[in-house]
Amino acid sequence: MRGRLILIEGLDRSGKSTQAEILANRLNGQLFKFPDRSTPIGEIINKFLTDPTFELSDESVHLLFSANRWEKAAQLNKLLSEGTHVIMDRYVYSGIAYSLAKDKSRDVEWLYGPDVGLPKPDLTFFLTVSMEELGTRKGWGEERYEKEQFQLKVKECFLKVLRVDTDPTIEIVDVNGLSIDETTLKLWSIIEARGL
Ligand code: 2DT
Ligand code: MG
Repeated sequence: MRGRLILIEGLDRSGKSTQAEILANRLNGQLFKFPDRSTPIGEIINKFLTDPTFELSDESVHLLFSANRWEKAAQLNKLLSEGTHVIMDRYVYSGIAYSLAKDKSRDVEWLYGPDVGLPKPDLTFFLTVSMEELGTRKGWGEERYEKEQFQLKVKECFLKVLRVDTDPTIEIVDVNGLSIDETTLKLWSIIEARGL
């Protein structure tokens, strides 16, 4: 049987990396994190995120993030076809939401374009947390995009881009006030209810 592809999306500090790791262990699966900063394109992305003097056009950055996913696509497909479950920490929706947040007039179809053909998640969680609670979670880091005002825009864009009404593979999960364990329980119950 083909492995399941489960994606966790959310803002910085929403707990998605923690949950992705826990779910990967529970499902005895592989964890993929995007951006993957270890690849050739990932190194450029890392420089862009950490060096404020390193400028790239919005379009180039968008295409690089997508190319970074394509660097891993063959490996991803192989694992899935061998029956290994894969949990992902960010993917296509982050790509679209962050680019759209930089320029709301951007054509969403253009943003989707470079990712067309990548393996599609069987289930996508979007973890929502109020901005208030996000603020209490250790504060923002120093990387590009880690500013409250921008995160607010990203949140709006995620909710616009995740077509929850028409796409049954998407689950928006409110994790406000939940502990790590309570969040895992909530995600796990959804996975079970869907028979994944
Ligand atoms: P992490 O904080 O998760 O390392 O991400 N991003 C991510 C994009 O702008 N486009 C993408 O396609 C992806 C996957 C989100 C680093 C930053 O990169 C952003 C935050
Ligand atoms: Mg981050």
